[in-house]
Amino acid sequence: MRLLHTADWHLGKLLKGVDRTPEIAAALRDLLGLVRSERVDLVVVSGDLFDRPQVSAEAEACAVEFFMELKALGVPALVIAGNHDPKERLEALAPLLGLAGVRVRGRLLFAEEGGVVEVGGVRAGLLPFVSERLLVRRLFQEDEVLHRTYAEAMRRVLDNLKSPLLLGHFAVEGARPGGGEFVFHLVGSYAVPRASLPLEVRYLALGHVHRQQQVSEAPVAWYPGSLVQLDFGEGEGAERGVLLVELPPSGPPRVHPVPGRWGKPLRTYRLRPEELDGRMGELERFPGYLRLVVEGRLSPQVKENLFRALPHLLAVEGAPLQAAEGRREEVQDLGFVEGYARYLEERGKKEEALLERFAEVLAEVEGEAFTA
Ligand SMILES: [Mn+2]
Repeated sequence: MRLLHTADWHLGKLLKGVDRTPEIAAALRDLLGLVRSERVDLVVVSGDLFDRPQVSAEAEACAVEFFMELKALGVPALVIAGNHDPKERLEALAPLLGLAGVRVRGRLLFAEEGGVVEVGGVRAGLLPFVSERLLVRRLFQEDEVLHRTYAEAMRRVLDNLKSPLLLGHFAVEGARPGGGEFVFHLVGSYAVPRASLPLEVRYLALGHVHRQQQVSEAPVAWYPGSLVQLDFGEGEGAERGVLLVELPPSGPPRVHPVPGRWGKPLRTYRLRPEELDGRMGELERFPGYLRLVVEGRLSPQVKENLFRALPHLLAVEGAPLQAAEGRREEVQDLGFVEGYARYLEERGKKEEALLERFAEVLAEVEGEAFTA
């Protein structure tokens, strides 16, 4: 059996007011091409189809169109809700999507309630996103709640739903987040330890973390990543895309990452005010969306001019950077004249005449202070 594993579409995503839906829709059209050319038997969508509980009609139409096209290709799909999805709404649409061969699971059902389905001769467990609060309350008796953790609850749920194929929307401990700028690891109460992943699962199709990566070898578990770079905080070069998974009748699955370079790149430029002019050409040529972080304070006029000159500029922020903090202390040691000179320099309007006049006035004031 050949699977196409995808997750974290985030249809309806607004980035500083810019609707990313058309970029995501273009990616979904490419996925349909892959389904055709790679003779995919089953599509699995591991949550976060939508970005918010209420998205635009256009965003909903994109999802509907995708599943209708799959239906036309004769390819079934499995879908679970992520933390961003409107889970009740997905649950309400489930019977209708079922007519198109899509099994949708918005809220958690245990195996005995129908949490495991069969599709194309393969049994698949469906584990949509469940909040810590709900999960712990649902699984344990009141008096136990205080002693039980999310990880323990998830271990039980995973054990209950274990099947050759399992879809889940949660963080696995040790996964690298989508953000490219800071390298840290997801640990703590909301992450599931690898040791809790059932070995009976042949392929664990995850969603939630936006960077494509394998997080476990036994069972084989992967995040496909998001289709497009959704936020400035996510690294421009971070791996993302979809996964083609061959699930032979026996033996380990073979996973083929399909890197996605869909959508526009997002880049943050950190500049000092005096660098702006010299870098304008580069900023104009950047083909994606821009965020500017400028050290110090920018006048509304300068901001307005930047937005006018750069139509794909989405945000300008002032930066109280670490470096600036350090300099402030330095300035205190400089004395008034040198400090004022430094200030004028940073503002790009250092004038010797002004500085001389400043020194004179200061001397006058200090002289008066001493004689008084
Ligand atoms: Mn997501």
